[in-house]
Amino acid sequence: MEARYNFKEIEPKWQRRWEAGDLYRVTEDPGKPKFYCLEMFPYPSGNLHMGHVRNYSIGDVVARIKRMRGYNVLHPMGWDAFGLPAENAAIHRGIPPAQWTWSNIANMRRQLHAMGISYDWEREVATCHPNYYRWTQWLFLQMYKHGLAYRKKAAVNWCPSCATVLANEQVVDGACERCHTPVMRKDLEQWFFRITAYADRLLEDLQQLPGWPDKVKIMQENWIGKSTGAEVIFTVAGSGQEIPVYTTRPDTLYGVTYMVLAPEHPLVEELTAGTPYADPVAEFVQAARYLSALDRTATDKEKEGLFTGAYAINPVNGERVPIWIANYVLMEYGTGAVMGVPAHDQRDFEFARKYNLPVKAVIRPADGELDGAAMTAAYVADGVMFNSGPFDGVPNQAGIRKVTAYLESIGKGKARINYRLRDWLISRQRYWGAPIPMIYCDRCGIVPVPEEDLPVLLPEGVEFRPTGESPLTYCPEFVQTTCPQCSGPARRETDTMDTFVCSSWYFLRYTSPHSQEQAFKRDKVDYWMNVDQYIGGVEHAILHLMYARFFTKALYDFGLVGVEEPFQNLLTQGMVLKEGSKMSKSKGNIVSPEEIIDRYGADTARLFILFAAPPERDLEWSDQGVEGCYRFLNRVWRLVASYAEAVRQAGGPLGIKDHADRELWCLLHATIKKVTADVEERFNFNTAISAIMELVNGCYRYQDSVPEQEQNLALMGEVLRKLVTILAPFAPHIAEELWQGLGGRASVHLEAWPQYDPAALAAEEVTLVVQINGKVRDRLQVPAGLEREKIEELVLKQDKMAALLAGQQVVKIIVVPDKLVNVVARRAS
Ligand code: ANZ
Ligand code: ZN
Ligand code: ZN
Repeated sequence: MEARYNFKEIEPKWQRRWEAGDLYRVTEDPGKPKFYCLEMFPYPSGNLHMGHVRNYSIGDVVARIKRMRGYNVLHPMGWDAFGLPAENAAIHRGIPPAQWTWSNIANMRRQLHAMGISYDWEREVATCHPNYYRWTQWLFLQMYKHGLAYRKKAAVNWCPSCATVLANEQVVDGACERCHTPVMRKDLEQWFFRITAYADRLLEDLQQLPGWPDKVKIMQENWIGKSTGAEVIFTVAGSGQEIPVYTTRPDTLYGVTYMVLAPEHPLVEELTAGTPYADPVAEFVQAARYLSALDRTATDKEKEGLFTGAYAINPVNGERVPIWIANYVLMEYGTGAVMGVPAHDQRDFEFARKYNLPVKAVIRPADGELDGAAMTAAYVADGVMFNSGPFDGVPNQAGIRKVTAYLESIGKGKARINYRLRDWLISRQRYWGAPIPMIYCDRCGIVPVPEEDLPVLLPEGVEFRPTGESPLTYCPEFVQTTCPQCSGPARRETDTMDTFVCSSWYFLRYTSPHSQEQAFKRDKVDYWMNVDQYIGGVEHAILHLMYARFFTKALYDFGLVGVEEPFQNLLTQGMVLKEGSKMSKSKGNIVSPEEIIDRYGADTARLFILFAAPPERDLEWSDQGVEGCYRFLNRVWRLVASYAEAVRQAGGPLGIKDHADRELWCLLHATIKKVTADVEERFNFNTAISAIMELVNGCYRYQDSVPEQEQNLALMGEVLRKLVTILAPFAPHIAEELWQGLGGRASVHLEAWPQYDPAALAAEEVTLVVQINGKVRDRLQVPAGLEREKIEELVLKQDKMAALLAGQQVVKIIVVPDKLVNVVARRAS
């Protein structure tokens, strides 16, 4: 073995050999338990960043350990390759999106290879490849066939400068996340997936996911936003036209002092037509279009409104209340109309005070009074109904049911469940996405592209004009087609799909990535699904995970897959920080993975990433930390190199003969035990690595303290082989090289994960200090790691202790395992 750790040579060497030997290729093997380890696939932006390195290092350790533990491990990688940046590159720099994307993929694939991640590259997929998006289109058609894809006119967040539709999350403080232009609302005909049909199942089934972080489940729950209440029908004074409102508080119905419509409510124009209110109201409505839904409902946002001149009739008491419009009421939620109860809703309260609307209290504390005029904030707690006609004296929770039942009996309302979740808008007026496979025919209407005609290919050489329309619109070869039904002239849909559609099923495609006949093969999906461990950033906690869950449930209902949830366990990794803030281009605090790998090697980079913090926590970048990991690997190298030759010769039984031998032997097994528990039960890779470091220290202690001729080479050989084996998932290249140096023939990555020997652990003893009421009374030799109950039992059994405790009552026993026992006792009464 070379004396020097030469990562520059060994890393590429092993990457080539693993690849050539198909070390990480898998096929279905019914004889082995399977494990599907998946990291969120990256967008091919061009270069790996530290977030990727972290994500993939964590995933690789999990995959490698599972393999060593006898699982048949599927560990694939691919590219979430459609999306805006490619199109922007085309607009700004004239590079065709396909070319830009494929060259980025090539570069990132090379970088991933250089990290030595154990992917089955045979299964690589790219969502922008026709072999992939053909099936994305096919899945769209299945959604359409089952009534889950539909078209409607919808108000969207529109950035006039980017000329594109933005998701709510892409709107920050009312402005476009990318260019900071104020976002406006605009109506467009668009395609939707009916995810709301799955709202209840998406919510309920969260309970089937104990392996997901609670915070993610809570975010999903809030996003679905199930709310129970009632629909109450108000009528317009004069015309008698009905305006249903949605409320969670029918118990406050007697406290309504005004009504509010969303500015986009279809009645607004009608109510004001021909009145002096028409113009100012129209102006207000126009302005509201510039506010995103998020901003309009933010609690700290100033509430703005305007009287429409019309009045509504309260169905329970016939009272006339003014109808307003206000920015804080959204058309997309409930019915787009709200009954204003300023006494018991804080937003209504602020609105009423601002515009001098009356405040009428109808719920009072059980033992107190409440006067609407004197209130300084809404009273939102539970209480007793008053000022409420026949319901006076009813506790308000019961009142919710009673008022709802009463409304039902008079035909003025009904119980209703409402969800915050909206249908998924999947249309994008963009080129670089999967074309929506639909055709418009003047005679037949909307006609789906026949399945056998898929894929609808993206044309090349399109023109990019900043108009806000899909560039496909200007591509007559694409647009002009014939109707599959009547063979007459027809037009293709020019919208492409949201890239979240592509990423909602890629985990299924990995199970049969080359199939030309199907999106995925049922038997392969049945073998591999669910994903046993999914790993990725918490930024995908809501949308991607929700959409992937929705797809899986829909496909289950179509009879295409046998599981209802895609991801059994989820690990959300923390961020990589530098000087306390997230590494990002805009902050200029990026550390390039490529440079680190170049300078220290991939093993050091991986080891540092895993050592610096537990996976769920944020990780603070540290140059010294990297340096320290590099030094550690050098230390391992020198240790193994110094023994390699000698231990290759030494075989036979371990022949443990003295204290030093036993100590090393015990340390090895204690390390195996700890590392196994840390990685398997808790993903505590950082403490696992530090245990491995301790083992290396132990080996050096042995080397330094035992004279050379007396060193037990059979034992040292055993220790070093095991050391290298448990190091392998973390630092795979150096481990492989050292393994060969120690005489290993096959790859270390094919080794079984070592088992610890309980006999070795039992042999390790510790001295326990025994106290009574804090005074040291005894010392006991006990096996290390003895459980609390055993220690208590043992201590009380000692003759000496029994004598000292005679006539006393043991109140409690405090145990610090492996160190101390304190018996708290007092005179028996
Ligand atoms: C009267 C009332 C009285 C309300 C009261 C609350 C407290 P969640 O729980 O989120 O479902 N609301 C209904 N539709 C709305 C819309 N389109 N835009 C803005 N607000 C809307 O909230 C339901 C409550 O939010 C409803 O109950 C309604 O105000 C308001 F003491 O009705 B409530
Ligand atoms: Zn913009
Ligand atoms: Zn036709």
